[in-house]
Amino acid sequence: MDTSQHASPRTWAVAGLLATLAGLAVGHLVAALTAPRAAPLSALSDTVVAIVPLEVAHWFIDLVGTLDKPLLVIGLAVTVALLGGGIGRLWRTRPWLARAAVVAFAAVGAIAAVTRPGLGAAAAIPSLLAGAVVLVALQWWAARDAERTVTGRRGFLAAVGGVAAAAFGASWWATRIGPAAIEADRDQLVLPEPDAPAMEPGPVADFETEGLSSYITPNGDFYRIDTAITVPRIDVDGWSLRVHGMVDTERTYTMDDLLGRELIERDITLCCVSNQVGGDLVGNARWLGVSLAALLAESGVDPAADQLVSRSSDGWTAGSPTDLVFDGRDAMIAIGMNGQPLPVDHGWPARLVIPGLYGYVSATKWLTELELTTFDSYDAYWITRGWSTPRPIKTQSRIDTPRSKASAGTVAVAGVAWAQHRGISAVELRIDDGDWQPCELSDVATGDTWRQWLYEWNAPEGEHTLTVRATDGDGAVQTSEVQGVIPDGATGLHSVTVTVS
Ligand SMILES: Nc1nc2c(c(=O)[nH]1)N[C@H]1C(S)=C(S)[C@@H](COP(=O)(O)O)O[C@H]1N2
Ligand SMILES: [Mo]
Repeated sequence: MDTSQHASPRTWAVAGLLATLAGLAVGHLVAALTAPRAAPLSALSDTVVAIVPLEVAHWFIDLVGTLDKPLLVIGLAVTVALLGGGIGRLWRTRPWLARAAVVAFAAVGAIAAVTRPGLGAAAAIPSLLAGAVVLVALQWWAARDAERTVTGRRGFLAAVGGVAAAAFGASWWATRIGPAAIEADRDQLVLPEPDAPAMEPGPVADFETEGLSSYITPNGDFYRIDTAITVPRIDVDGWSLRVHGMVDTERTYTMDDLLGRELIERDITLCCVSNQVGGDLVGNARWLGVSLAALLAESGVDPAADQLVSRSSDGWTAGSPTDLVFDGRDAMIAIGMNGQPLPVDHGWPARLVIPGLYGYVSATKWLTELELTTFDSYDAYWITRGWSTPRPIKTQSRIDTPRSKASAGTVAVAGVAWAQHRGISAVELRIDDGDWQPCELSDVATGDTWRQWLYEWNAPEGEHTLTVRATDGDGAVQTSEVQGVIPDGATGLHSVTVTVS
């Protein structure tokens, strides 16, 4: 049915919203095929992460935990869509002002993308294209509206909605299975056998108790922490690792260079400084890679360079003490994790792993640069945001099972304890207000991994509190003093309340 009426302001808002979704989708698709981090919403979210005041960031992370990034992206998507609706309404009465607003918002997206570390001028394209799609679509809508036909307007809504859906579908396809999928590259990389295989921990590396974390954390279960909204997608053929700064000779290594070196394999436990007592931001993997010390030595490191700054393809940095890299520990550039090429989320194609340091000062993923410098002259990413310069990992122990309920009788109480590089020499369990009881310990090959502990508890009915504490390889007992994660890691003892029936 045709009518001689113009569309209502509400219908204009719907047109603006749909035009904006189509624009975002087209921008997303172009970015997916070129540089995913340049997609308008990704670039905007990255920018918010980079400029948001620390207090606000901490408050938000306390509130929502690791949902922080998805919620940020969704929040921005809703905001941009609502702005699009507003622009649609505005266009009805003041088309030039609406056009100017579209151009301004596209420019904001373009500037956000271009200013992201590791992205160049071409990163402006997805946002500018998104703006162009909105302009063309709303221009077309205005023409349909001028004809005052319902069918013309319906045709518009269907076409623009269709463009949005098709572009989102195409980018999903391209990144999952199509030409932009990194997984294809990864699948093709055949990891060589290690020249120096990992030492086997011994016959009882794993108690294999139900509910207890396994000695090796499978890649799919390994915790993930980073600042990346969109994980950097690195083409391994164009990838290289540059060593520079306070060295005699700058050097650059390709993946083939790394694959051709002596490969070492090591079991190393990684943990996050922001892990709460009893938390799960810790995991143990069998890493394959090259010796960091041997590689750096080739460049001739200035003895005055007390800081090694590692930089990722998205500009994130970590600063590690150079003397720890050279003190004989197994600091490595890892290219394999548990028998697989490094998963994309965990740093494909190469990352740093330095036993005995928290991830934020050592474990750079998507590694592209190693710069020798001093602690006086440079502060890495989290150091400028309130976290401490590198300090030793704090001794921690965790009860994995039981967590809340148990049946009366013999109950296996078990968990893991870690104090990387110093190792764990004892774990004790306290039941209610009883004495500390020694626990059985699993076999470990080095002090660089976590160690499982086990206690057979003859559990009486009722409500009981279990508390665990560990002693590190130097004989120091884990402190019961409670401290938060900022600035250098939480302390305190993990305890759980168990109802035995
Ligand atoms: N490029 C990059 N590397 C990074 C980070 C990051 O934000 N960006 N976060 C670090 C932190 S804080 C930790 S705890 C570890 C976590 O590594 P995982 O995600 O593989 O467990 O990565 C480190 N490497
Ligand atoms: Mo971390």
